[in-house]
Amino acid sequence: MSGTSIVKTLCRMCDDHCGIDCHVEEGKVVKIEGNQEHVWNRGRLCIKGSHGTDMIYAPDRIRKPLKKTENGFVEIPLKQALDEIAEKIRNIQTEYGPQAVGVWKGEAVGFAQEEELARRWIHAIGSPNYFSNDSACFAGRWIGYSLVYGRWNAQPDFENSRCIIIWGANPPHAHPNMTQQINRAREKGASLIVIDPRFSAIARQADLYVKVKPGSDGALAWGLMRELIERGWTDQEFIQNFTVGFGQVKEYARKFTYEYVARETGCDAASVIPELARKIKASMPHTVIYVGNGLEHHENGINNIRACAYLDGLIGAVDQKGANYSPVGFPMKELVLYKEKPLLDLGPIGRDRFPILYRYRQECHTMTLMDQILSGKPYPFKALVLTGANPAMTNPNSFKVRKALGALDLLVVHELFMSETAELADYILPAASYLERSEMHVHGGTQTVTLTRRVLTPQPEVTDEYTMFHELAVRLGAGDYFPWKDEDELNAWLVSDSGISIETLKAHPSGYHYAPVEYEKHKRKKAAGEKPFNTASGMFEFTSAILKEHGYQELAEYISPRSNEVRPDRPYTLVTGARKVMYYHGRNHNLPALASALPEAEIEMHPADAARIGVESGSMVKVTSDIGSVVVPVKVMEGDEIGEGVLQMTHGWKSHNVNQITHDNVFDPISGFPLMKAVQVSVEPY
Ligand SMILES: Nc1nc2c(c(=O)[nH]1)N[C@H]1C(S)=C(S)[C@@H](COP(=O)(O)OP(=O)(O)OC[C@H]3O[C@@H](n4cnc5c(=O)[nH]c(N)nc54)[C@H](O)[C@@H]3O)O[C@H]1N2
Ligand SMILES: Nc1nc2c(c(=O)[nH]1)N[C@H]1C(S)=C(S)[C@@H](COP(=O)(O)OP(=O)(O)OC[C@H]3O[C@@H](n4cnc5c(=O)[nH]c(N)nc54)[C@H](O)[C@@H]3O)O[C@H]1N2
Ligand code: SF4
Ligand SMILES: [Mo]
Repeated sequence: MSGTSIVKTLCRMCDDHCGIDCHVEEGKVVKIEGNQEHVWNRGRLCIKGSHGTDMIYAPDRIRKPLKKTENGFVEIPLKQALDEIAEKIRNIQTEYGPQAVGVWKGEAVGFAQEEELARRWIHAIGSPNYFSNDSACFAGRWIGYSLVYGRWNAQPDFENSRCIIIWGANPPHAHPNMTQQINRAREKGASLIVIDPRFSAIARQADLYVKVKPGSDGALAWGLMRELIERGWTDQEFIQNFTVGFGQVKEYARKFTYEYVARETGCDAASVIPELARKIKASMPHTVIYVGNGLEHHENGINNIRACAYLDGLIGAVDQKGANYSPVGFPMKELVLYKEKPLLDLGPIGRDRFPILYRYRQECHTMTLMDQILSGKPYPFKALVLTGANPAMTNPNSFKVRKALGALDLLVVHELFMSETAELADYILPAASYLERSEMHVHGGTQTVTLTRRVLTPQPEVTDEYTMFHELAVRLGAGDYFPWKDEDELNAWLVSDSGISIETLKAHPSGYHYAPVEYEKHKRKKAAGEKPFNTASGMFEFTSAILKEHGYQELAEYISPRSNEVRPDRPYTLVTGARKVMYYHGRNHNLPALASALPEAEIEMHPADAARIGVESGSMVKVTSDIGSVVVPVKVMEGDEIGEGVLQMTHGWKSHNVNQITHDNVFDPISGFPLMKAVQVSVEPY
């Protein structure tokens, strides 16, 4: 087409960052296609990616700053909005102290520097209260794996693996590129094992599918450890040279007999465990055990995740080809101010309660925040600036979230749309979309760094992440911390110590490989007298010195989930949040091309359960937990696609918000993660 130019950048309709070709005509993106040269997605896009323009040009997109008045929202100029917001923040900080203000970044803004900008801004204006979606997202796995071997990798080396275990994850919907990698490994002969309470899309392709009761995964992991240890199918060299606490693992694993594991998980452990062990043995150490979000939202989630991480150590599948490889980082300059302004004496919210969350992630606890807003204890919290997040939809106990956010003196929401959270705001600042910003992106899975392109010029009243924080910081007397004129200057600064210039990055729009792959770094480090792993002892820790120091069990002990004890008044176990490829949490429901594929919410139910309560597909049911109720249409599954007594519902539906019934009062004690995936509920026809 004449007059069409193609601009290469990254998709950010999800956090997978596929390479895209934006076809631009007269200043408008007319089409988005996959970038064939991109090493990650190799030209493929999912349905969200190719419909990026639907979001950018959506008719309901917010393009002017809005201020809430007695007559609803009214448009005001950006300068006025920023002036008023800054004045209110200043007054609140003067009256209640600097810590009465916080910032919250959500899933939509997950490039490294966006998160760091939010962290920098809040510390620059004197408060330690940084919140994010991550404390109900991957932080659980981050903490679990960091406790055991110093880091977590979201993109293990699937492609070179000979045995892939997908444990509580749903790649065809959640991570299409991961699915491609798994398929390529399968073509080369890798076996696939899926462990999930649902017979999911990936489970259908598996050589071995293991159905488990929600929250019981630790029992299966320990049962597998017992089997591997008893059969001697372990990597003795790794265990002896690189681990601490193996003796305790060996001793504790004895408890996990087939009978015990079968009772806890509901699977046929006597046949499943030996088969799993044989498959692992046949591929050792080129085994990827990939743990997904399915293990995180549980009361004993971290220890279940740690038990999975232990398996890596037992079989030596640590920083290996075809296993959980640890990517080399890119030396970007740090934006956060934790070293120069830690502000710990100001009491980051939730740090006392969940010190490990704060220690590993430097995040405050979002659920504690809601209680603190409402109680004013231990100190008043009055103002929140929130960007790229929709907690009124995505955090547990949405009723309380709405009440708490509504009770703030000031809520500022940086958004593209009138989300459930934006509706509660005092000010809405229109945000630049991913095609209207330019940012650094580091992709660990491919060890590439990319400078994303500002394909479109944002409209005058629309701010990118840097501009919003910069403008507010300047008005609050913290402009020295935001000296860069714009995000282009910031990007140049970020790479200024890396040895790679912005020009080089511009010349590599499909990603610049910054480092070669290096396996088994722990061996090199040990030989050089360095700590092999980034843990307290420097070793792979079966027993955690840090947990012990904080008063927790040092071993990842298994605790039976409360849902394994049937409560007559709440006889069902509800799993939430299994992803659907067209939606992204609460996003895309307003985009007809995406929403038309699944226009109605649904709760998945076993046919025997549906028959028992007398409902069929399409019938409405009322689902009630100790937190609240939600009404939703039923989807009766085929046969055993879901366990009897188990239900599944995806979050993100405005009219059927499952987070009305998830727990903001039951937590994993180590990470503070909420119980959202084994919620005890009752169900009745409605
Ligand atoms: N299309 C789309 N893609 C997304 C997202 C989205 O909203 N939409 N969200 C993105 C984000 S932020 C994240 S964190 C990732 C998450 O991506 P994944 O980690 O793949 O998470 P889910 O899709 O929720 O899949 C979790 C799986 O675990 C199962 N499960 C639930 N409870 C348990 C349990 O106790 N044990 C076991 N073994 N399995 C269990 C569920 O049935 C489900 O199949 O997806 C990302 N990708
Ligand atoms: N029940 C249940 N609840 C869950 C989960 C679950 O499994 N079950 N999963 C949890 C997980 S893993 C996560 S990550 C959280 C996610 O929770 P959130 O962080 O709240 O993520 P989103 O709902 O995607 O909200 C992102 C918001 O940012 C807006 N937005 C989109 N693009 C941009 C942009 O470029 N800039 C800005 N400033 N805004 C933008 C969108 O319109 C949207 O309203 O949800 C959690 N909630
Ligand atoms: S998986 Fe889909 S939404 Fe995510 S980056 Fe790739 S194309 Fe975009
Ligand atoms: Mo997430």
